[in-house]
Amino acid sequence: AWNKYAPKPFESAEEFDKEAVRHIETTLARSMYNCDEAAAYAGTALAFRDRLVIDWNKTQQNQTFADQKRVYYLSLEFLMGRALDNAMLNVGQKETAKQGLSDLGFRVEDIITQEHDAALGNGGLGRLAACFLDSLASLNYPAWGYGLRYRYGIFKQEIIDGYQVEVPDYWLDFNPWEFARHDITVDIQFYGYVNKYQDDDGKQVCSWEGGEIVQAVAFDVPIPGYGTPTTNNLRLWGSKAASGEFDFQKFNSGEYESSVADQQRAETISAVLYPNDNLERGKELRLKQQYFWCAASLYDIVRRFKKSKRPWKDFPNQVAIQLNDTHPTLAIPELQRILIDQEGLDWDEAWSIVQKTFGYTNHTVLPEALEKWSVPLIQHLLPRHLQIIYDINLNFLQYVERNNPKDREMLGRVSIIEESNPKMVRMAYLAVIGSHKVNGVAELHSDLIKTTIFKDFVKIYGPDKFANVTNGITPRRWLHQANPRLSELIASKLGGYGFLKDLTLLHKLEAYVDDKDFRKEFQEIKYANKVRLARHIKEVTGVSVNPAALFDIQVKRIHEYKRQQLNIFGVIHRYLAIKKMSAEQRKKLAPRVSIFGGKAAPGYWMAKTVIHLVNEVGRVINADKDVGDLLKVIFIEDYNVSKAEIICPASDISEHISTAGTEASGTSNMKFVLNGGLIIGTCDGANIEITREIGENNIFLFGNLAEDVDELRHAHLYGNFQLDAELSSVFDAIRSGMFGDAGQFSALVNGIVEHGDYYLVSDDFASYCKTHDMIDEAYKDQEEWVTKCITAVARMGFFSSDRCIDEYAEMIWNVEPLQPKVDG
Ligand code: DL6
Repeated sequence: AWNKYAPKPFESAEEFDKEAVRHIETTLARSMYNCDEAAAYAGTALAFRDRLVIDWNKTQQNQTFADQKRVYYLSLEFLMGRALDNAMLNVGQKETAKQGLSDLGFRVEDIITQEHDAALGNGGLGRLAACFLDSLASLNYPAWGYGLRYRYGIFKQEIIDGYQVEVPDYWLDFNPWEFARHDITVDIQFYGYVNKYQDDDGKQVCSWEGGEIVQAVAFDVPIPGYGTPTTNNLRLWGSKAASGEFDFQKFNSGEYESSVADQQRAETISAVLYPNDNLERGKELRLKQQYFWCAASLYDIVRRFKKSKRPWKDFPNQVAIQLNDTHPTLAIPELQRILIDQEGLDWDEAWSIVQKTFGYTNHTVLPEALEKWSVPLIQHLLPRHLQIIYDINLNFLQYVERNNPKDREMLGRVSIIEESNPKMVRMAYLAVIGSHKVNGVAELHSDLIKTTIFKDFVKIYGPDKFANVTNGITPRRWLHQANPRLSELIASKLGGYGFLKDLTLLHKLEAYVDDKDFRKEFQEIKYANKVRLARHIKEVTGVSVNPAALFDIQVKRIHEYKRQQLNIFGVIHRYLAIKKMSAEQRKKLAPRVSIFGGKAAPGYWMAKTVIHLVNEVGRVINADKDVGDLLKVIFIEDYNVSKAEIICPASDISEHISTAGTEASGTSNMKFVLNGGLIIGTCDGANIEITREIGENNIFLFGNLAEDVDELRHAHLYGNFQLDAELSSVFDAIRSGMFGDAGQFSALVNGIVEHGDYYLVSDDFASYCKTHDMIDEAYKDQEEWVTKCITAVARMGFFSSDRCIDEYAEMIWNVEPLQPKVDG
C-alpha cells in the first residue's frame, strides 16, 4: 500500500522543477532568489535521489525475499566519479531535467560539473570496480560492493612551476549520494592476545581477547542499473571510536588534547586512501584499514546469512565473495576464524566453506606491487589471524608434500611464509590457496600469472583453478554519458539504444562505414569533442591548441612501466626534427598536440620527474614561434574520472605503450577506441585482444614482445648496452639545458644509459618513432583514417563490462540475475 506514496518518475519538466525547488527551499533552506549553480546541483541531485531510493529499497527487499545467492565485491577502491549524470541517464530522465533546469535559468552541463568526483581509487583497479558495479546492477545481479569510506580520496594534483603538488581532496563537503546508517555498526578488534582453553566438551578452543575496539559505521550508496529499476548497494565503512565520544573525564580534568586522542586515532583508519598505484609499502595503518574493512564486511555478510537459518554448508551456495586483488585477503583467515572460533565448526568443514566462497582476481605481476606483510606486524595487530595463517600454511604444505614428494624445494617456494628477516606473509599465495578460482584480467596477463608468479600453484592445483576474464568498461558512462552525440548517432543507425545493453550490436555499424552522411557526422562529432577539450585546455593551462591538429593523448597514472618517459622523449625527438625541417617539409607535416595527464604517487620521485620534464618541454616548445601549431605539449592537471569523460572522446591517437608483459590489461585503451580514436600500443595487456577484435590494420603496434623482455634485460646488464642513436640525440638536448636545469633530469636519463634500461625505452625507441611517422602519414589520408576509426568502434562489442560480469557470474560465482519486481 505504501507504493502509492512513493515518488514516481517526473512526468514533466515542470514536475521536476517543483521537486528540485522544494529541496532547495526546504532541505537546503535557500531562497530561490539566491539560488546559484551549487544550490541548483543540490536540488537536482536530491530530486533524483528520491527516485533512486524507492527503487533501491524495493531491490533490497526483493533480494531478501528471493533469498538466492548474492555476490559481494570486496574492493579497497571504487573510483566512481560523478553520480548525478549517471543517475539521470540510468533513470532515463536526463532530458526532463535538462528542460526543467533550463526553465529555471541553468544549463544542465554547468549543474553536472558542480559535483565533486567520488575519487576513492587510484586508477584502473578502482575504476574497474566502479564499472563492475554499474554492470551488476544493469544486469540485475543481486550484488553488493564493500569498500572504505575514505574521508580524503586520491589527492588533487596541482602543477606549480612544472612540479606536481598534492592538495587534499575534500570530497565529502556535500555528498547527497551516501546514507549514513548509524544503526549499522560493527565493533572491530585489534591487538590483544589469544586465549587457548578447553570448552565444556573437552574441545580445544581459541578466543581472541583484549586489545582495542574501533567501530565501523556503514555508509550506503545506491547504484542504479541502466534501463532497469534494479538499484544495488555499495556499502562503505567509516571508522570511529567505539565509545563514540571523547573522554569527558579527561576533558574535565584539563587533559583537553588527550581527551580526543582515541577518537582521532580511530577515525584515522578510514581517513585517507593510500595514493600508490601498483606499489605496496607495508605500512601498519594500511594493514589496519584492510582488516577493519574485511572484518566489518564479513560480519555483515555472515549476519545476513544467519538470518536465513540455513546450515553452514549452504554458505557458499548463498554467498560468493570476490577479492579485488590481494587487498582483501585477510577476509580468508577472518572467515575461517568466525567459523571455527565463534561458530564452532571443525577446521576441515570450515576450510572447505572458505575455499568455495572466495574468488581472487590478480591485477598485476609487478614484483613491487605484490603484497607481503611482516609476520611480527600481523602477530602484533592480529594475533589470532597469524595462528590461522600458519595453520592454513601447514595443511597446505603437507598437501603439497604428499603430492610432490620428489620436489622438496617446492615447499619453500610456495610457502605462505617467506623465510626472510623479518619473515613475511605472501598475501597472493594466501589468496590463491583460500580461493576456488583465480583469474587474470586479460589473456596475456592470465597466461603470464600461470608461467611466472603462480607457476608452482598450477602444478599443485591443476590449470583449471586459473581462468581469464578480460576487463571491460561500461558503455553507459564511457560512451553514452561521455559522448552523447556519438551515442545518439549510433542509436539513429541501430534503431535505438539497445547497444548500451548489448554492446556487440555495434557490429551493425560496419554497414555504415562507407555511408557518406554517417562518416561526415562521425567526423564532425570528433571535431566537436576536440573543440571541447581545446576549450578546457585553454581554460586550465592558458595554451591555445588547434582542434584541427592530431590530438595524441596519454592519460593514466604516471609510472615507469607505463613509459610516459618514452612518449616525452619521442616528443623531443619530433621537436628536434621539426627544427631541422625545411619550410616545404613542414608544410607536409600534420600539426600535433601531445597531451599528457596523470598523477604520480607522492613518494615516487622518478614519476614526478617525468611530470616535471613534460611540463618543461611544453614550456619551451609552446613558446617556440618557429614551431607554432606544428607541435604543442600539454599536461592536464588533476586527471580524474570526470576529466577522462572529456578527454577520451577527443583523441585521434592514444598511447598505451607499457613495456610488454607489465600492464595487466589497461582499460583506457578500450575507452579511447570506443570513442572513435585509434591506438598506438605495445603487444601488452588487452591491446592484444583489442587488435584481434578490431583488426591489425586499425591499430598501430610497435616494440618488443613480452617473451623477449627477460633476455633483453639480461643483455643490458651483462652485455654491451648500446643506446639508440636517436635517443642519444634526445638526451644530448636534455643535457644541454634546452629544457631547463639538466641536473633535474639526470636520474631519468641515467636510469637508461647507466642502470640497465629496465623498461626497454632504448630498445623500443626506434620502432616507436617509426610508428609515429606512420601515424603522420596515415592521418593525412582522412578518408582512410575515418574508415579505420568507424571499423574499430563497430568491433568493440567484446569490451563491455557487462560481458565480464556475465563471465564472472557463470565461471566463478555461479549466480543468476534476479528480475526486478514490477509494481501492480
Ligand atoms: O584490472 C584493472 C587494472 C588493469 O587494467 C591495469 O592494467 C593494472 O595495472 C591494474 N592493477 C593495479 C594493481 N594494483 N594493485 N594492487 O592497479 O588493474
